[in-house]
Amino acid sequence: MAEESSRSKDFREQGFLHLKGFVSKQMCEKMKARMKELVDVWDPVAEKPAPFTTDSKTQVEAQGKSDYFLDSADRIHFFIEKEAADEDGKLKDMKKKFSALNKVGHGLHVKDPTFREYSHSDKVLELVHELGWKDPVLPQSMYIFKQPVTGGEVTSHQDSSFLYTTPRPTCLGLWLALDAATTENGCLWARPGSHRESVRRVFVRNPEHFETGNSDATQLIFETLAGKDPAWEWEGKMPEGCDEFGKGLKDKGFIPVECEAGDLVVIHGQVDHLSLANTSNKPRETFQLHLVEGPSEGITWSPRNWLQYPAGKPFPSLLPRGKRKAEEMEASLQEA
Ligand SMILES: O=C(O)CCC(=O)C(=O)O
Repeated sequence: MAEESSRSKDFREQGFLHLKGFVSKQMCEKMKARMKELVDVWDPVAEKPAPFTTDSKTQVEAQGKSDYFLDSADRIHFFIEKEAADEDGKLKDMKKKFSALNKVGHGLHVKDPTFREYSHSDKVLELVHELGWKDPVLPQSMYIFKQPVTGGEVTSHQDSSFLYTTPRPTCLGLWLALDAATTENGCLWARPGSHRESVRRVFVRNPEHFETGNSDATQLIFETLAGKDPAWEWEGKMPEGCDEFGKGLKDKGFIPVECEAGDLVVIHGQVDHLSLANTSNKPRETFQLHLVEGPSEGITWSPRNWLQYPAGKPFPSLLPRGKRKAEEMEASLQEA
């Protein structure tokens, strides 16, 4: 049997990995420039954005009432900071559309050639194979802005709560820094070893809305899976006593993961992680992939997950056949 690589061993022990210089600075600039083009052509009047937040109470309110959120699964949709939205969720200041953005998602890896190129690169597949995923498929990608001064916090969570599979959770996050990310501008904080804890809750489609037909009920709800875990104290929140500089986080076992542009943070789906608001004047843009193990490994995507592609459309596979498919799609886009 082949000897385990040191990065695979670190990942198995800590639940996350910091890989320096995973992509070149030029690739980071290419992705940033491409995002700028996408934002330039986005018309927030014709295509009204939705506010995005990760605070547990407002998350159900904000995302749970929005078709724009559910429909973003395999498309390119624009989400703004809640402070940038008026009472109807519309962008308050049309001239500030870029700086209002919280994120763009969740199908950049499906619809856009630049983001597809990175998502289907050999180095992504090699890494994922090395960490033990055999038939990786890619349900979700997103571009997070964490804007200078206004970029909000992301509360502590496990990614498997949002992208759940059975009979075991298999979510893996690939968080790529496109700018330097430090404690000053809202880098990630992760809690090493927390991947050994159970998935505490799932963010799912609400049967009352979708099955009983009560259109007043929110579309999405959180359901509890694991009850007594002490980490519930900060699930969907910032840990008690944590200030805007991260004071208190280390006492709860979180450590900051400071990155250069081009570094990758690999995040096990059960690892607790969060990021603070960006109170600095420096940008902190990232491109993130979330993959899961595919059906040939006996894994089922939960039909209750918030994210569902249109009926019959599979998640892109990272295996070479998936790459071929991506190239075919690229060619047909160019012909169109
Ligand atoms: O980019 C961030 O600040 C946090 C993103 C995150 O936690 C995630 O993608 O799961």
